[in-house]
Amino acid sequence: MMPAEGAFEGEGRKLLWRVLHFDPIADSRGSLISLEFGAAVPFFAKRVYYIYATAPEVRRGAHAHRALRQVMVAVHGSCKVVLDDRSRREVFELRSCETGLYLGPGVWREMYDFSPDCVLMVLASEHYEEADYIRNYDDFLAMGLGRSSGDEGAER
Ligand code: T46
Repeated sequence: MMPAEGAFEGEGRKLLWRVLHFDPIADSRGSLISLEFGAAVPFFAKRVYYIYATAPEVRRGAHAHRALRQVMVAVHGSCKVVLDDRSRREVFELRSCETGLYLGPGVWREMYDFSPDCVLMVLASEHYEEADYIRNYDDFLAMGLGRSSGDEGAER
């Protein structure tokens, strides 16, 4: 079980991203994963969406968020996610419904290399709001979110 929101972000350090491992409840019938908000998911989600039927050559994302926090889970199939906090880029492959990727605010993300059967579920802390998006990379670099707002040493 992952730590609750307080423990997750209440240590005076702003979290940029983190891999989450979900514990399946398995028995002879199969497996079940329960995502409790405030526990396995470190916020109370107001929105769930999923991305599917994405062609392998397509890239999605290419933006950051000002305040939104999200957890991405490939509940079926796989895709890759590149995350960028201005100082560093890291690539994750999501290919298990037992693993989530937490993204805090101020992180540039791009999703690519989708398998034809990929269903990427995203839990979001807020309702959809276009004003929360930073869709221009130069604006992202110039805005000083993330590291320059006091995130030095942030966990990933
Ligand atoms: C993110 C990555 C991981 C809505 O109307 N409501 C919604 O909740 C969402 C997510 C999108 N939309 C509209 C906005 C666009 O007209 O759906 C269209 C496609 O959205 P977008 O181009 O932003 O999709 P992605 O895959 O580039 O990005 C999405 C999320 O928007 C974003 O928050 O972090 O997935």
